[in-house]
Amino acid sequence: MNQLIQEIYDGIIDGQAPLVTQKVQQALDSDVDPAAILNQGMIAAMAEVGKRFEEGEYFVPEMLIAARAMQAGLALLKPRLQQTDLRSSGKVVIGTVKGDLHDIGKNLVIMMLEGQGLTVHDLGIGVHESRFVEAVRDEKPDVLAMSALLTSTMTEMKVVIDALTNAGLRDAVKIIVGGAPVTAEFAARIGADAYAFDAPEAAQKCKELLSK
Ligand code: B1M
Repeated sequence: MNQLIQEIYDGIIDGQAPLVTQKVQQALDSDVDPAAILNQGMIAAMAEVGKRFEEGEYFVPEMLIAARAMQAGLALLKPRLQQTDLRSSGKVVIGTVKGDLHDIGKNLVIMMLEGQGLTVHDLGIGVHESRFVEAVRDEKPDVLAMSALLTSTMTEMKVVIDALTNAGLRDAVKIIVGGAPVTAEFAARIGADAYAFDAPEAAQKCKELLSK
């Protein structure tokens, strides 16, 4: 692994936001591929943090400071992961479902969507189904995107879809779901229109939904 990517990886695991910021800048200045920084340095580090949490070596505070370090690095990567000269080609409303505070994956999805020229309205984290319904009614997006990172909250996606159906809005919008515990089978079972494994695939699937 490239030395700078290794240092970014270690910095995230240790929750060293200033160090991660410095190393990401150095890597970008040295023409290291931004996708390699993201995938090998950052996402891989968060997977290791999750493993340490599962094994009882890390607790919530360690996860939190690792997340802050990753977010600090992501802010620098953002302009390099996006093309800037694209006109809006569709609108997406996105949020992490009720009871779920994880937003790094969702924020990455937003970066990729914006990078594809889509306009994104971010509802944030812990979004109640009524907020999703309200946003579909008011914002009139082409696509509604939902993220969930907990097995206990992924079921909220079905609650949102049912709430949209009850409000007579289900057919007004395409729905895409994703997040670590979510699968294509689950997406089909709850009546979503699409599932994406990661952020680049989410952008690609949204484009496909827009062309239907
Ligand atoms: Co949490 N957490 N966490 N956590 N956390 C996980 C998810 C966990 C897997 C850790 C573990 O046990 N190994 C576990 C969930 C177990 C489960 O339900 N299966 C867990 C737990 C248990 C918890 C708490 C319950 C812990 C506690 O309090 N005892 C608690 C819950 C709080 C809540 O939400 N109500 C909690 C809290 C937290 C923090 C707040 C400390 C922090 C989040 C900070 C933040 O997001 N701002 C945190 C973190 C950092 C993690 C881990 C370590 C990292 C998550 C992350 O950011 N990954 C995570 C372990 C892991 O993932 N291995 C863990 C990097 C990110 C880029 O990946 O979010 O998966 P991810 O996004 C991916 C894909 O999933 C996908 O694209 C991204 C990649 O391109 N994707 C989509 C995401 N959304 C998408 C939407 C799409 C398409 C693709 O379409 C719309």
